[in-house]
Amino acid sequence: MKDEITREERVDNLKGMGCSRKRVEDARFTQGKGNYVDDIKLDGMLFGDFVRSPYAHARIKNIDTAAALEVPGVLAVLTAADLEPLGLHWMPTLAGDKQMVLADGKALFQGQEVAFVVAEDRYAAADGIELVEVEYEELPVIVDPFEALKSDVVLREDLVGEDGAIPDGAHGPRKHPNHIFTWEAGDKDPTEEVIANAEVVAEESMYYHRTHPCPLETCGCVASMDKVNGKLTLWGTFQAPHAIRTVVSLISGIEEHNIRVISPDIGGGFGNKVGAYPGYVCSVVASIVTGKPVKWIEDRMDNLMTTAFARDYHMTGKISATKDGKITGLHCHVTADHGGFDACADPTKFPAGFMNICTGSYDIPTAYLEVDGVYTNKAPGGVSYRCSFRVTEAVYFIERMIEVLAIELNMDAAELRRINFIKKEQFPYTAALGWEYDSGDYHTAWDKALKTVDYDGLRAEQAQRVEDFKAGKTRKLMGIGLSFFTEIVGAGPVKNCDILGLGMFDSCEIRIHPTGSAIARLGTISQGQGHATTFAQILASEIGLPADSITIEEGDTDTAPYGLGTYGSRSTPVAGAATAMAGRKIRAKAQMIAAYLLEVHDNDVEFDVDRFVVKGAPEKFKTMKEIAFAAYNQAIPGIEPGLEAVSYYDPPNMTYPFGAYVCVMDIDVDTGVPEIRRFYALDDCGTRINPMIIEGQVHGGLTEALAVALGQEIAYDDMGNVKTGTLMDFFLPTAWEVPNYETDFTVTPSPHHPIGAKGVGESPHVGGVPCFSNAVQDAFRPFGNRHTNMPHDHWRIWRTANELGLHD
Ligand code: MCN
Ligand code: CUM
Repeated sequence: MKDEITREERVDNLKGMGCSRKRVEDARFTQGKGNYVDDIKLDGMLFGDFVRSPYAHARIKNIDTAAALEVPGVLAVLTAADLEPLGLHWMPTLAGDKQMVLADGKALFQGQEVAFVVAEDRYAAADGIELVEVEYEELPVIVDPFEALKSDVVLREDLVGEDGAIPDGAHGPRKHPNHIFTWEAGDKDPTEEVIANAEVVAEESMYYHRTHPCPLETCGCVASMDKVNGKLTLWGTFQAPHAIRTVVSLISGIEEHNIRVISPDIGGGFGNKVGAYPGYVCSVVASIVTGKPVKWIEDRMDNLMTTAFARDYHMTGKISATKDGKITGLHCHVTADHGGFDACADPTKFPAGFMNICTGSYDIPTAYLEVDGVYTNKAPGGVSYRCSFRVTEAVYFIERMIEVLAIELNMDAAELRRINFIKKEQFPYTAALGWEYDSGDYHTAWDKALKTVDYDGLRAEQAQRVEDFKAGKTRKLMGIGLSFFTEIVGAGPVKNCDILGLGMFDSCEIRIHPTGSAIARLGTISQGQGHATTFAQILASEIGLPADSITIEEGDTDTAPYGLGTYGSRSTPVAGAATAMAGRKIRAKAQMIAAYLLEVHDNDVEFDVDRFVVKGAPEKFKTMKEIAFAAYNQAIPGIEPGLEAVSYYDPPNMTYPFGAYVCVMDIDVDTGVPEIRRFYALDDCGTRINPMIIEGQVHGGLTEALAVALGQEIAYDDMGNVKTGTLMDFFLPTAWEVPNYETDFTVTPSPHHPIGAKGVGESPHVGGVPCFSNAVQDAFRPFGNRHTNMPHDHWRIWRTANELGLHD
């Protein structure tokens, strides 16, 4: 047989790995045809909404629902007392704590769910909420974790034993009634000794403020209990639909096969949609009670004030070095504010997430980390927002410590990084705090970044600017922000990563249709990352069918294989690997079919792009399309009909993406307004599946980094009132604030991943925040600045200038 097209054209036709294939999901999104949870409308569907506590800490003396029940359209009002007989007034959190579904005797943060009003529509529910009378007795409020550890005020009375004893928590002994856990990594005494005897030591305390991912679509669900068949269907904004199914089964007693969880299109997750919220439980109960479907959808304030926040880490560090800048030790202590319940979405064994990657990209021989988790009167959560399980905090910490050490050494911060980077030949590299970095080439990336931005030229320009400023010729300072990050994504090896006891493997199941197209289902769920596009590309390259002929389906637990979902940038490292492995199983069977059809031995055919060819006789071949057909219509001795495969993948290690970022910023000292002149981002996520999607991920992550570094925060007053609960006060950047990002890359494949890919979804945020922050701080370095806390909003930048005497 003769080919009409070249091999290169055959490769192009597949739109496989490395192709900037356009996103297939955008056809529906750009035409308003997405199907989000709030688009689901069922016959007789009711609406539920919450009465929420206006107080951050209050005893609940009484709840009177009579007037609310009089409102036309209001059908029921649930309180903790109604849930208690079902054992559903509290629910387990992902962090081994428990959380009130509805306030049980007291409220612990402003906005906490107190009662659930179920009505015929959203308006009636809102009217009902107004008329639920709750009698509160205000209690002293604690919003500062340091104060919490000294206070006599006990926040979690449920966690105090008789005679005031403090029982152990899920992560060991607790030091105080408001203390949750102490978590340690590394070697304490050796680290302290190295630092005590070091030639140079830099110390700094920093606060990575509380913020919130604020996805455009808030959280919500629709619960529908079919009492005839005993089947519960739950649609919702779930980043981990299978885990939600298991949790719902465990807490409700409904058998798992009778529960179907569906994540429809999700309008951004960013970790906000990993955990389980009271709204889910109340909707399920309300549907069981009323026999009708019940919808619950948050409004913006509900979302910002009560669902999974991010960060709130108070970090104190000591870093030691020789006089010429070789780092010898690192010590880090964190006081972590977890709010009223410990609901961090971390793997069980890591109550502070992967904070112990805080030695960063540097070869630091000795290190010690200690994290204290603390209860306060704030909303629960803590692990969300492109954080890779606290890697955001870890990288911010080390990238600030490096800058502070550079000041102490009077050394260039780029050079300090270079002389301390882990060297290419040291990989796989075991860090002092335990992780085994799989691969990296930091020097190459750093040199490329600095060369591209003309780092030396920038420093010369900055020096001139300082002179000009001092001479009164300009009121603008120039900052050069540097950051180099190492990410850790792809949780995770089942041996050390689980959530609620569920091992963090992931899965892919492929079914090839007779005509040579296919459907693949995965245990993950896209929230905007473009999985329908990219996973089809992995398969196209693995099985030789065009990506355009492969449907990717996620998020329906009745059809998808069990998986742990999408967060921690784990989809590519784990489900992507499962996809490649399932593809290889398809290929192995296809090889036998091809050999039979070509009348040669199995080993005499080899895979080539979209076909199997007879070795040494390329004109003799069977295309994958032909093989697919044969799988269904030919009786092949010894081979079952059909062409399907499933793979559950337990990764041997995490993957360690990295990157080098540079930000050039001009700062007006009189207005405090920063202007980002240039932002360069080099990312290395190993083998790249879709360069355009990677670029989109980088743009998104950087924009969220800009937000966090330059203004966005969830701020509380002393009474525990959320001061930034609306988009009037909570900074969401628009095209106006966002600079033109320059993206770049190097490729250092993961040695253990079947296609060498590492994750990328969170990298730009992890590396971006310190880069923006370092740019602000670097602008003030020549005037004596050492460290100022984020968010660097205009007022705080102005204040820094003022404190440094630049307005005198
Ligand atoms: N990709 C690629 N080549 C690689 C690595 C990734 O082409 N070497 C592609 C992937 O195929 C996928 C995308 O990049 O289409 C992101 O992949 P990955 O890094 O594996 O991350 P996940 O798919 O697991 O997404 C989770 C990650 C997280 S944890 C947050 S938080 C975040 C992020 O994704 N939330 C997002 N990016 C987001 N982007 C959008 N639009 N919406 C969110 O909610
Ligand atoms: Cu930490 S945010 Mo993402 O893992 O969904």
